[in-house]
Amino acid sequence: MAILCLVPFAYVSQSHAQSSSVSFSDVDKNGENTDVNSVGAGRFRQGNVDDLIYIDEDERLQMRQSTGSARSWQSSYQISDQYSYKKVWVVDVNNDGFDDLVSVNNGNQVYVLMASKNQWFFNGPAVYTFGLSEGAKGSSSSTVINDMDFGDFNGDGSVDIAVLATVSSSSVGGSGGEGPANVTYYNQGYYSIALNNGAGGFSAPGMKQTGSLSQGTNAFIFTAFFSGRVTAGDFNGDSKMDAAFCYHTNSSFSVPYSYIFPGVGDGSLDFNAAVSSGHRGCQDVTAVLPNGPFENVITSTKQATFIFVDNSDSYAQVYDGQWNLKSETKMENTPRGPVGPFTDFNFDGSADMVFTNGKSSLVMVGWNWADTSDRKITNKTSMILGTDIQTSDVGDFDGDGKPDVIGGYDEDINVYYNNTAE
Ligand SMILES: [Ca+2]
Ligand SMILES: [Ca+2]
Ligand SMILES: [Ca+2]
Ligand SMILES: [Ca+2]
Repeated sequence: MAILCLVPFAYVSQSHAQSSSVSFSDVDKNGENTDVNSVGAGRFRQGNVDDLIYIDEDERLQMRQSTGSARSWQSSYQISDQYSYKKVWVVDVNNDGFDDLVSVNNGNQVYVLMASKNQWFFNGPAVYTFGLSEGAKGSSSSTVINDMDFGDFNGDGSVDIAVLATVSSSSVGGSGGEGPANVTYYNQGYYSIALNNGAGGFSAPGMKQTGSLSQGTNAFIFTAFFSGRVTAGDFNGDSKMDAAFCYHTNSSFSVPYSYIFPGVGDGSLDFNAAVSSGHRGCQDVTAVLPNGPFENVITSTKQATFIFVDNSDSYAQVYDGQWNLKSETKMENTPRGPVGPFTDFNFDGSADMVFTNGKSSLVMVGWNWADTSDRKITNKTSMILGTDIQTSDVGDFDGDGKPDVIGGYDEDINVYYNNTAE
């Protein structure tokens, strides 16, 4: 009997012994009366409080300002309806200490809206159109930018943009006068590195092939869903920013591998030195600095860990200076969805990550990045973040110096305030 009584006490003391816990307040839902398609968080005005940006179902850019320590929000404010905005990223492109907005349409255009420092207003948008510098297979091609990430690819101290697009095309042939013609459909990955002129203006070089191709004949066996992800990071520790690309597709064949293209240091990538991750298909890729700095956009050239998110697991890869794989750690049972930004939610000096997948989203805390044995994520906090395009972001919305989490879910922006004791 005495032993049975001790069991619950042993369990409680064990859970208290964990030093890597994190605590968030209950979700603060902001009903928007519109589907929330993409979210971002940033510092757009003087003070110590971040605000929310989101894209509504009519593809307009909207803002919600935080009241700070009161943990509430002003009404939605429309920033721009000038273009059809599909997704938004928040990054300070002109190094003035205020975050700016970068967005895309459903084609090959990128928009940059600079924070004016007047708390409600943004300048622009400046429009950048990305053509192809290398011809695509087939004809009747259309270009859709799938993803972007940010990093200083030419080492001049200003953040540049890695743009990843899918070019879809087709060719007709093989009929020989008998029966219907065969149509072969192609999806090809294309990328561009848009260099910053130092003032937040960008070049828009013609896009080059990533080498990833998915193809099939006739629509009934080949539906053309194909989308890519890109991340910037210095994965081999040579102080030159690299870029990694991956693709997901609903085609059961010719699913491309994900690759890292080493950065040359002048704003170009070395296509011929591509390093395969060894994994096909993906949900997302990202770069993490396990010991910080914990910045939304990696501006430092510290060596990054490469994270590859698969359907049910993720992998953390570390490379040496010659691109040999030093370690690959399987992070088992991660959500099937993109991985959000990393930060240190519990102030233990170690990076924590946000996985975004509807009601299965989680914040991963307490991961020991030095332990390279495969294992499950055990210390996790379930959240409701993300639908459709599935984005989440991190910011300090109440100004207490602790990173909070937001995600768009249906018609709500869900806000989780970080109550972790420092
Ligand atoms: Ca700025
Ligand atoms: Ca640069
Ligand atoms: Ca590098
Ligand atoms: Ca941490």
